[in-house]
Amino acid sequence: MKRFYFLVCLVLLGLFVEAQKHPPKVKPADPPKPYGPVPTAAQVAWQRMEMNMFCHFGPNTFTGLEWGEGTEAEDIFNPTALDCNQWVSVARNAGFQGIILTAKHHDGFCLWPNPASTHTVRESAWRNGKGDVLKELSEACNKGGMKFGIYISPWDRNAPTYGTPEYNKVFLKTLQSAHKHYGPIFEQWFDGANGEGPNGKRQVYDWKKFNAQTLKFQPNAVIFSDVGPGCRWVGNEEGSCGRTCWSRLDVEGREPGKNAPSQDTLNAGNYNGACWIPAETDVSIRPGWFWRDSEHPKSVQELLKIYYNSVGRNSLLLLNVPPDNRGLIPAEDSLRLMEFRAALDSIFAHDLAKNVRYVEVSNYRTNHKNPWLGYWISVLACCEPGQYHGYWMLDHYGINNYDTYWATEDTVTTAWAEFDYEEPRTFNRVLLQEYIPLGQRVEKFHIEVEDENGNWRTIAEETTIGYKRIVLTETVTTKKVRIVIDQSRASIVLNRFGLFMDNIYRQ
Ligand code: FUL
Repeated sequence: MKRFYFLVCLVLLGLFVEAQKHPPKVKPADPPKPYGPVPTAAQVAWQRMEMNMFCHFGPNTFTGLEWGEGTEAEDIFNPTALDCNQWVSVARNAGFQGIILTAKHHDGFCLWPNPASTHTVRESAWRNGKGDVLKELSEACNKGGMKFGIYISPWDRNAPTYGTPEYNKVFLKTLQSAHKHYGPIFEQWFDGANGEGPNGKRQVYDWKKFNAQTLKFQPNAVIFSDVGPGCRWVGNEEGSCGRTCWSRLDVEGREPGKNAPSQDTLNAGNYNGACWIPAETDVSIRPGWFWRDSEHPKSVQELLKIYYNSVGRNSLLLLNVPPDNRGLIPAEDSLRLMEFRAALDSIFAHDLAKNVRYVEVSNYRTNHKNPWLGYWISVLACCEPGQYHGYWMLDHYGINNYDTYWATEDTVTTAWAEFDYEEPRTFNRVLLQEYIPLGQRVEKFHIEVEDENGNWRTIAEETTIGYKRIVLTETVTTKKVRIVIDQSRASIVLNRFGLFMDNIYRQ
């Protein structure tokens, strides 16, 4: 027997030496072509942020209102201990990548000395009219490695010109003043609310000009509204994106507010939508958007549910954490965020998909005449194991792992990938990602596991994947997991597969 193993080793060694002398001359297969509308580089960078913090702060923080009247005296705004570095440090420790501040809410009060308004921090007694929250937060973000974004409400219950064409000019000046002096801004948040102004009239907004000027001063800003163009409202404020969620939307002839797509459409996107406008899920950690002494933050269970229903469903999560009347994130919110972070870390820090024995796929892009032989020759020649093989879905495998992926041949839109482990894995979360720089493709997939008797069983059936999909399954123990793509609109391009065990969230 020993002699047999020795001979096998000799043959393998011989093959290895031969393979070194004759490395495969086959040139690597071409990457898949993009399919349908695709994201801009700024939209990809934005989506990869995954979780950002929203800060509703202004006169309402001091009056307890959700929508200020616009008639509040400027002196109402008087934070006693404002510290934007504290906001940034809470956000960073919670795992947020960016902060978006309500620089001007519907009451019209500006948190910076906006020259286009007379209802600003400059007119308040706070810091003798010399305070500037936008400046402090943008500087704290720059210092703390956090991206900075702004919410500026077009609806203005204070501006005397609101409801007349003149107001659009005032609003453009307002945008310019914020965009010119407090950049770089990763996201501009436009609220669709369009109520009445001080003269009882509603405004006809000039969205084309608002967007064009925003991009002139902040070319990398992703513009949020009901219809994008950078990202879209998810259609509700409960923190729930559609189980089917396309990052595509039809916006021809549509506008934010009354003429927006239906809330259901915003929640799921349009299957054939002409534009890449991914969903953003905005939701508050508290019952209201603004801080109120009588309200308290959501539980870790609720936050995990929101995470799975947003980040886990192809959406970015924008979680509102309102500073209090001192100008600080309250201790109970900060503590809750740390508990939330610890929960996410305990679930997602250990990827059980690692240390695979082998990955088998029903198809992958290759120029080798015989893909199986070609694959093993590549391995023996110490080349990359098939540039588009299923191995590239494992996070630790590639060096630049976001841009490496499993890709099938152009005509193959149904395929499977099987992950085989030496030791059984116990998990209840399956994470999948499509490589969105090439578009969104998968429309139906299921997950199978093999039991001890060698029988395969389906544990989940879903529709879309998109940037990231976290499938919640029953807890299973298995040595073999299979991802089956049943229907895809073009060749399959997946860049991530992960397995996780969540002992915290009770479904
Ligand atoms: C809504 C606003 O009316 C709320 O006050 C809040 O700012 C929320 C994020 O958007 O449309």
